[in-house]
Amino acid sequence: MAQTAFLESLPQSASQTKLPVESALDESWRDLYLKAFRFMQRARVIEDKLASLYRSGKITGGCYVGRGNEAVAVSAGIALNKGDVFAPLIRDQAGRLAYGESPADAFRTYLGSRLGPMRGRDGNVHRGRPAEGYLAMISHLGAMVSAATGMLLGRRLRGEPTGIAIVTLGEGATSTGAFHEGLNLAAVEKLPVVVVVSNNLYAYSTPNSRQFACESLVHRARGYGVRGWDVDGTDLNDCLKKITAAAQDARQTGLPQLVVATLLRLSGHGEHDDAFYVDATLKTLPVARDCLAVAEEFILQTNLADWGEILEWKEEAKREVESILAEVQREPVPDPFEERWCCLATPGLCEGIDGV
Ligand SMILES: Cc1ncc(C[n+]2csc(CCOP(=O)(O)OP(=O)(O)O)c2C)c(N)n1
Repeated sequence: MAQTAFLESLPQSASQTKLPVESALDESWRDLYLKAFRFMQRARVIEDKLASLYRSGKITGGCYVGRGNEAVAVSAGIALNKGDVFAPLIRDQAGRLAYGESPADAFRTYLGSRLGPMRGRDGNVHRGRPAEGYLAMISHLGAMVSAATGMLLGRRLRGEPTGIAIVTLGEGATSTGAFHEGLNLAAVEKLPVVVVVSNNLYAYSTPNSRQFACESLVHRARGYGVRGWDVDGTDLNDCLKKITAAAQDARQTGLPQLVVATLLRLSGHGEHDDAFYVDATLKTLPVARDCLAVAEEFILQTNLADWGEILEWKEEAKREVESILAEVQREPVPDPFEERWCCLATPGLCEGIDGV
């Protein structure tokens, strides 16, 4: 599809993404919405801090943020229970928090603290705790679909409850063989894997028009024989509703789901990239809305909270992040004289087998 036709196919009006009034009245929904919003707010604070640490030369690896992707990410994290499998990607800080990761682990991994989940070996974003079902990303595109599918298959073969898995991807990943193989396997083996694709319109600098020729990526669900969900990634209400429903469907039916959320990436691919290639027209469309600002507006419109409360939550998150960062900066880094530096698969370094 030509880029202009694609632009025309995007929602031109923001009005269709407003929260229905009846949902606003449901108390448990209000609680969930505010909980999700606060994770988004906190994730933004953490990532703004990470970006400034990167620019001041304190992060030696790359730095990747999820600006604009928080509504999708938090909905994925919040839909999971302890023991479920989560395979997040570089734009999922909000989902990681909602899944239960401590904010300190983000700073520990980026700053190379020995106390972090990757023991100071990463200096980047490839963190996880696989024994708990929280997978460390391979840099990776489609590969984690197979990893999560394999994890559930392993549980089933051992006679354990599988739980569900959520894998998050960018749309660029959907053009890889690994994505196809993983989703096809999940469908054939009937495994409850929810693949959440954030179509943020660019895979690094490649626009949608150079990535795929189908009208919408969600149409691919049919080809795999899985249920598809089309989501407005700028609207927390739509994300929460549909992503939690997809997770619930996976739990009840044991079948995989494909969610495709549309939004514009509001940053470069990483902090080293100024995103000069993003089409200026796109930035004027509702797809370019900042999901955090949309959620704030909604909260105010529906009196879920007032502006003072929203600001206080943000200040609270800032204070908390400053104090966590100060702690992490005092933590020890790995000692190359004392420790063996070898890959994770080497005996003695595998998670759960300590000694280095
Ligand atoms: C198999 C493979 N090919 C290429 C790369 C290099 N690469 C890293 S991220 C990226 C673009 C990813 O785009 P997308 O999945 O849409 O995610 P986005 O960055 O847009 O959120 C590419 C090409 C890689 N990591 N792995």
